[in-house]
Order: sequence, then structure tokens, then C-alpha cells
Amino acid sequence: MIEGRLVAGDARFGLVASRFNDFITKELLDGALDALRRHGADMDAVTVAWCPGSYEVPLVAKRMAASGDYDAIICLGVVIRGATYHFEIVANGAASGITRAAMDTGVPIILGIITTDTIEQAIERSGTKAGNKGAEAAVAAIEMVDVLRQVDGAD
Ligand code: INI
Repeated sequence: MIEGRLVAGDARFGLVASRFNDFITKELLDGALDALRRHGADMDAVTVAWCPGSYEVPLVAKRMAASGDYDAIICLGVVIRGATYHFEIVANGAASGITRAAMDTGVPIILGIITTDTIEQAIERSGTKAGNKGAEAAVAAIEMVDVLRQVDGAD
């Protein structure tokens, strides 16, 4: 049985964070970096790239993944329904773009973009009563790196 271990080891992580709603994405980023550090990541092997909004996240993630410099990419963003009439376009574009980038590159690209109806729900998911989705995304990245290494027979 293959099961991902939650130990970051020598893995190199790229994080892509959206500046839109950055009062919340900064909290997701803090949560992600804290989770990486507490799972033993070499923080010198962690790179953070900021981009304008969630819609732009997949392209930055794909470039980072294609560079060969990272074992996993963690995408962080917040899309709030009340904020725009084109909520679905941004949310669906970000999610499908991330899926495509991961499948195209073979590098795990983790969806840490939260979609909510209200700002309150976004705050709840970024370090208050519903946990921190950035931290969850970081743990998923650590797990995926280890699962894929085992699947590839490298570990
Ligand atoms: N980007 C977000 O990350 N979250 C949002 O809620 C959002 N809203 O509401 O519009 C948003 N829009 C910007 C979008 O991601 C692009 O940056 C923009 O459309 C330029 O391509």
C-alpha cells in the first residue's frame, strides 16, 4: 500500500498567491508557510510568487511547474460571490486551469483557492473558525510529493 507521509523532507515548493482579496490571501499564505515549516520543509527551497487575481494563478503555477524547479505548487486565492458578477468565470477558470496545468506538467498543483458566498465565510476559512485552507493546501502538497515519489518507485 502506498500512503503519502506528511514529511516535507527535501521537497521544493512554489506558492502562487493572488493579490485580489489580499487581506485574506495573506492569511492563507501565512497558514501555508507555517504548515510547510512545521512539517519539516527546507524554507530556503520555498518560493512565493504573487499575481493579480485568482484567474491569473494557473498560468503562473504552470510556468513554475514547467521550470522543473519545484516538486509541488500550492495555489492560494479567494473568490467571493458577492464581489463580482463574474464569480463563476473567475472561480471555474482558476480551478480548471489548475487542473490542466497539473495534468500537462505532471507536477502536483494544489487548489488552495477558496470560493465563498460572503467575506465572512472567507475569513472563517483563513485561520479562524473553519481552519486555514492555506495550511490544508500545504499539507496536501507534501502528501502528493511523497505519494508520487512512491508511485514512481523513487522512495
Ligand atoms: N479575483 C479573485 O481572486 N477573487 C475575486 O473574488 C475576484 N472578483 O471578485 O472579481 C477576482 N477578480 C480578478 C480576476 O482574478 C482577474 O485578476 C481579473 O479579471 C484580470 O484578469
